[in-house]
Amino acid sequence: MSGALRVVLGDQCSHSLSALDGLDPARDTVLMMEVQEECTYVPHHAQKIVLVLSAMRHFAAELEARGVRIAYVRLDDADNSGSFSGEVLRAARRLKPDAIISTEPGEWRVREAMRGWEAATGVPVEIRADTRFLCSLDGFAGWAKGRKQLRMEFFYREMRARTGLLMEGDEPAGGAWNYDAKNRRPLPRDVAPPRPQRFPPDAVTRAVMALVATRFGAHFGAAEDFDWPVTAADARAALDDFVAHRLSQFGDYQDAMAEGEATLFHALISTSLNAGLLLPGECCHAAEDAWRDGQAPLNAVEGFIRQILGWREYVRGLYWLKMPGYAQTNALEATRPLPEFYWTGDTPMACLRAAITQTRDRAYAHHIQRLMVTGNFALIAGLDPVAVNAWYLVVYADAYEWVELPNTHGMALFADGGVMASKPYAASGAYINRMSDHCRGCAFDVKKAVGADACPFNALYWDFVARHAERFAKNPRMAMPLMGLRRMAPAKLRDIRAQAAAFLESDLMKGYT
Ligand code: FAD
Ligand code: DLZ
Repeated sequence: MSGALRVVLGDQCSHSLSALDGLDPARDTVLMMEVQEECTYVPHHAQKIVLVLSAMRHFAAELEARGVRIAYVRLDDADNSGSFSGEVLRAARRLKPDAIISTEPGEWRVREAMRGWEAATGVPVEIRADTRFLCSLDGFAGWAKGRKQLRMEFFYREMRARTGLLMEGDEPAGGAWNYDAKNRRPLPRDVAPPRPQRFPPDAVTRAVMALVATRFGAHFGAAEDFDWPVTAADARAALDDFVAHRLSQFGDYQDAMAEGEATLFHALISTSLNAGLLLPGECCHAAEDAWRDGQAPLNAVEGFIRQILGWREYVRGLYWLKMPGYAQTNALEATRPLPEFYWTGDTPMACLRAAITQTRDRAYAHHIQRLMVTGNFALIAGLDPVAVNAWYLVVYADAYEWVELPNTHGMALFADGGVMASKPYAASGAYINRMSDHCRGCAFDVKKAVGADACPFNALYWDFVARHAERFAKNPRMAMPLMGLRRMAPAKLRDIRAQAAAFLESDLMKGYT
């Protein structure tokens, strides 16, 4: 072979991938590798492994149908070396390419490995930028340069202006950049969220499900109920289903939670976006078109576009700007082990039970469950960020370090000391009660902070504020809770902190062994 070896990773199943730019079907070969190391560097949820391997097999078939030569390594191939680097070396020896062309990966550890391929193979390696994002890494670094604070809101406004999304000339559509104040409604009892479209597994996916059940049966979650999109066509159908049936109320109920309602009005597109089956621009344009056609209100469409054009691009930029040191920080000096119930869902706290069992069953929880239930609990209970970050990377089908780490380490845990969030997202049971119906069926009483049946979130919240009062004394966004703390009678605070200490030492908080 004298052509190029073009490497496509499992979360790069996009026909517009930069590694495929200029591909010559007569000379080049595309290398795709199912490898043990990627399935086990953390023990991913079974549905995530099914998603990635099935998406890879479908994508390889699509490329082949277009006349592209594929070197496809299956997980159970006898000679499979088990790692990306091992397979690139094996392919280079066998095919003798004159170049290896790849797209930069989504995780630091893989980029480090990729940088060693040239020395290992003796073949020149070209690592191209990942052009599937709306902001390049250089563009983000340029925006961040010289800023004291890297606030998402300002990045987002620049992205709106740069892309023209929801813009009327130089002004934001409707006159405001952000309609979040309208987007904080709990779900009324008489509103039933529409059921999202399902994607039952085809023969290819079923074969992968059997493989995953055999090889990774001990991982968290089961492959059985898998119904995520695994092709670009299905991913587009999922996006269209969202735009047609849920987008119009996405804004209103974006922060709501409800017992037995796993998905509410959310889009369920992160698994597809992160695997490359959808592109962020097409999602934003589909939503903007719905607004311009009068099918969805501006608060919903702006809220949705902000998640993708703002948050998603921002966390990716931040990850690459701050790695590798970012994962090492522990600004709040949190050291408590992850309680066992994060893996079993076996807890009398109804909100945590709902979020965790749903996560186990579907490899999905929506943003507020991740941030204000499992994340908030981890924050106020002082759980070790390393253990919490690992949990989030394991349990969600959309989890890749570039997006998982800033959200967990920065947004949920404040372990980066405020690089990402201007204040910790700490809340008592009152927030969960306001935004959900979980407290109604809970063993604990959300109105109480002290006593055998008191909601643990209440004592933990005030204990958190008291523990970090000095650290946050100069943070204007923490002024309200700190004032609440100062106004609390010393005896009451003492009782609350004793309650928190007892809870943290109780059997409910037993760590995973
Ligand atoms: P919707 O609520 O319908 O939002 C639409 C899209 O916006 C999402 O598909 C996603 O692509 C994007 N988006 C929304 N919020 C964010 C955000 N904060 N960061 C990046 N993109 C965002 N998202 C992941 O894709 N992978 C993760 O591993 C991940 N880990 C998270 C961990 C924590 C602790 C928290 C608080 C959030 C995390 N998120 C993660 C962000 C968010 O929760 C998910 O993107 C969202 O729940 C996916 O469901 P959806 O497609 O229904 O999203
Ligand atoms: C997540 C994942 C899994 C489970 N398996 C594979 C695989 O076998 N082959 C592959 O190419 N990619 C896989 N992936 C996705 C990679 O982990 C992902 O490309 C890196 O984490 C970089 O984002």
